[in-house]
Amino acid sequence: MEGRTFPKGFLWGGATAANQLEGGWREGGKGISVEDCMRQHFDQDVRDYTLQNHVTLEDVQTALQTDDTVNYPKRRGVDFYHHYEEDIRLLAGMGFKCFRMSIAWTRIFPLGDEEEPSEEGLKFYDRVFAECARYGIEPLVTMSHYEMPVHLALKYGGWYSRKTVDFFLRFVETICRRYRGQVKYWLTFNEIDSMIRHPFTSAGLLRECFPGKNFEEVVFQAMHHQFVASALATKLCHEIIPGSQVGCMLTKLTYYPYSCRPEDVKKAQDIMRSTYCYSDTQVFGEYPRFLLNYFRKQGIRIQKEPEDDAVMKKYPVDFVSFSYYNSYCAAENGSELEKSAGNTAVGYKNPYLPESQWGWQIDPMGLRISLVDLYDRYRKPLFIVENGLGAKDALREDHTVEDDYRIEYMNAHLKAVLDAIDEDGVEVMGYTCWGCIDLISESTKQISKRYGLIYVDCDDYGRGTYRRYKKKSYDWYRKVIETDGESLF
Ligand code: BGP
Repeated sequence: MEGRTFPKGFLWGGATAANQLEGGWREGGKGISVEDCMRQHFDQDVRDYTLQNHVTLEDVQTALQTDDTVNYPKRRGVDFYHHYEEDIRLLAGMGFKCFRMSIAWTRIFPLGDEEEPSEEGLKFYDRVFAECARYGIEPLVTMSHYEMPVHLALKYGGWYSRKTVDFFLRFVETICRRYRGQVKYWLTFNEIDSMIRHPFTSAGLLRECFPGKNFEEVVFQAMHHQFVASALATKLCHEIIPGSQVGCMLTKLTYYPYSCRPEDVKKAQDIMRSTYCYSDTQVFGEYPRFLLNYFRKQGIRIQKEPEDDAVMKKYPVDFVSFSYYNSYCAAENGSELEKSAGNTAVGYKNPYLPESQWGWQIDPMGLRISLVDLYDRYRKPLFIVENGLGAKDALREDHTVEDDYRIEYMNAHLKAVLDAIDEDGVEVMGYTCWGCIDLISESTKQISKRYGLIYVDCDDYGRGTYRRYKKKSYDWYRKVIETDGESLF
């Protein structure tokens, strides 16, 4: 296997999201986002995502009355807002070709429904992109990564309202015009399917705001609005930035049948289809029949504007991006089986796989299988925009971190990617490891669940110097990028 390398032009890099990274939550005129209202529960089971993502209207109202950044860690992030020059320099030191980040909607339109954008917010990203350009790093920008203004959630009912499509498109047009010379690669909605699992952070939906309504129908209505918004954002982006490429982004939940019983195989297939159906819509420009069947059976009625179907058909995405961390098993009747953890989904344990400290099953072959499945399904270039290991790291007195477990995880996953490219013929544009620098966990809101190759000195209460230190994985990844993957072997 000596001498195998990734294709030329492969977009090596790392991934982040504004709400988990930036901090500066009340600076530069920034408004309050849905994630600013998500509390860290120090006493909860961090393996149970349903607890971590549960939020009520009362919780949000309580959050709005406080400036607390200890219990609301997304407000502090890792202070990229003040450290971006140093951080981008460090990323460039690994030879990054690409940096996935998101633009906080609330920095540009603090409430979401203003006519004019905030110049101060726009200037912040001018500076960030100028730093990227200085090192020849291509930004990959997510337009919406769980960051909608909370005002839109409370006043309009979030993405349930058709008005939110217009507010979002105003935001998209603003950022495309402003950054047309700096940003070529875009993603519309992070993990669009996640609205099913956490409707508040994905779409600003709180059950109590829709009394008397079927909440599942509310979620699918909001999803429809995101599909239309995604298509129109793709159109805008192509018009404003010739040559730009726009991708969808899905949570690649990979389920194996727990046994070869046909019922288990069917169960796994059903779950897989139910996770693909949202990216199917963005790639093929129409709802899959099985989703329409489901709507019919559940009595779910989606309100559409006359032009919606045509718009979705006309402006599909250019490429398909996804997150992949772990895999699960599916069984028709799993009552006797042990559950396996994940940040937004659960399944059954696979006896053949080890697991992370947070109970996520580690499965590099699952990434290769996912790449093949997605490529066979969509025939579009794929982009792995999240993959990595959340683990506890120990900063030694000499400021080093020996994170061999992370190196082992990433090494195995990258080899699987290369196998998918070389042997299975899959087209992969790039790989951005999740949380290239330590940041706040989406699900548990901990920073102690670290993903970075760069350590940030702060704890779960926000205490620390916020100094940055290179972990052992930093040099390892630099070598991988420098050799186009040859050093993996
Ligand atoms: C994905 C999200 C990211 C990120 C990642 C890791 O679902 O897109 O925002 O956080 O998962 O999950 P966690 O932070 O919960 O460990």
